[in-house]
Order: sequence, then structure tokens, then C-alpha cells
Amino acid sequence: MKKPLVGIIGNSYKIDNKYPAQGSGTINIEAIAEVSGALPVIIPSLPNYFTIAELLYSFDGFLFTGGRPNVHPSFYGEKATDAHGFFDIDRDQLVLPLIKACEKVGKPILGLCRGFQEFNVAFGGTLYPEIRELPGRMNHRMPPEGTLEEQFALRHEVIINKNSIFEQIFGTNKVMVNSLHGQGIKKPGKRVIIDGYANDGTPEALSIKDSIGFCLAVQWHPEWNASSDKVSKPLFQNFGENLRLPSN
Ligand SMILES: [Mn+2]
Repeated sequence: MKKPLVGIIGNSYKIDNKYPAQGSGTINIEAIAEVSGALPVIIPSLPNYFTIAELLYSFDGFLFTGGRPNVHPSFYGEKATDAHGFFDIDRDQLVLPLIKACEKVGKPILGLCRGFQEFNVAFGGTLYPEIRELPGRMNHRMPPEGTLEEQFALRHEVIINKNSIFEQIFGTNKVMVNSLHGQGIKKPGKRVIIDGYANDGTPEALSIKDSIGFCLAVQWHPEWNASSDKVSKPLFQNFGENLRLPSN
């Protein structure tokens, strides 16, 4: 049987700190292949080599992965500051219209971490460059030292709204998640519904109001331990079920 084809949004990086390359963390690929049951293909964040229409025609769904560079604040009407760090305008220019186009036709899309922030900006929302500097917020960044297991360890609760799609998927209103982000949603975009919050009020899960297809994003990294974590697994499984819907 033909497997659904999922485009995994890649990131630009440099091999040996000099040779330009495109890639994605292996755990994204494993989650799509093993838990969603789809064929993973990395899409380069190079918007000049294909159109949004070509991507929509070719793929059954998309995964908007995490990434170090932050969305350029000009895409939400603010000026860049030192706190914003560095950028990847090519990725911004690819993903923002792609998210909108997928949502419009009901093509299944899942956003993770930077992907979550991209969903909000695509729908007209804004971001804080550094949430740990806000009063009453905890530090959501990853520990600077330690093994991957320590950096991706479960760090804080997310309280899920009653009757939200996330409650249906997780089967509970309270989940434990990892946390490796410096930015966070300031103002939710038009139609962006915040379905889950950390205890300090930081938005952690979102859906799009009246969306006709699977269109969900989370601020954490469910791709870590996706085949065993009791929150990650149902999320990627549900994404896979939506990829296989006859209507997709
Ligand atoms: Mn967090």
C-alpha cells in the first residue's frame, strides 16, 4: 500500500562550519516514519526552487520542525533586536505561505517548537524574543550543559483546555513536556486558539479555529521519544491517521 508522503521542513546548516547544507534532526524523521507511518522526505528551506502549489500537489502533509533561528520579527511588524538572535529568512519565506496554503485546503500539518511560532506568525500573531525576561515567567530554554537525555527531559506541565482537540488526542487535561525554547507567543494570531498553557501562562499548544483539516502545533519537542512517550505517541499517531483519511 502506498504510504502518505510527509514533507519535513529542513534547516540550513554548515558541514564542517563552511559547506552549506540542508537537513533535519533524525528524531523528526523517526517520528514520521515509525509513529505516523508515513514516508519522510526532507524539504530544503530554499523557497526559490519550488512553488507552494508544487509542494501541495506533491505531499500528503508537512511537519514544521524546530530550528535555532527565530522567525524574523519583520513578518509580524516588529524590529529585530539583539534578543532575537539570528534568522533564516529563506525558511520564513517558505513556511509562512505554506502553512496558510495547507490550512486553507485542509492538508494535515503539525508544528513543533519553531514550527509552533511559525503557525502563530502565519496567522498574524506576534512573538516575544525572550520569555524568561518577562515577569513571572520561568526559563523555558534547554539546559546549556548535559546529555541529550538531560536536555530533552520532561520539564514542565501543560494544562490542556477542556473539550479541545488536544484533550481528545492525549486523553487528559494535564501533560508533562520537555522545554527547549527561548521565544514564546505574545499575541495569538487571528483564528489561533491557545489550547494549552504552561503553569506560568506561556502558550504551549495551539489549533486554528474552524480549520477543516489537522492543523496543530506545540511549543515543545514531541519528536523526542515519539514512539514511547505517552503524549508524543498519540500526537504523531493522530497526525498519521489524518494523513490517511480518504479526503486527503
Ligand atoms: Mn515550555
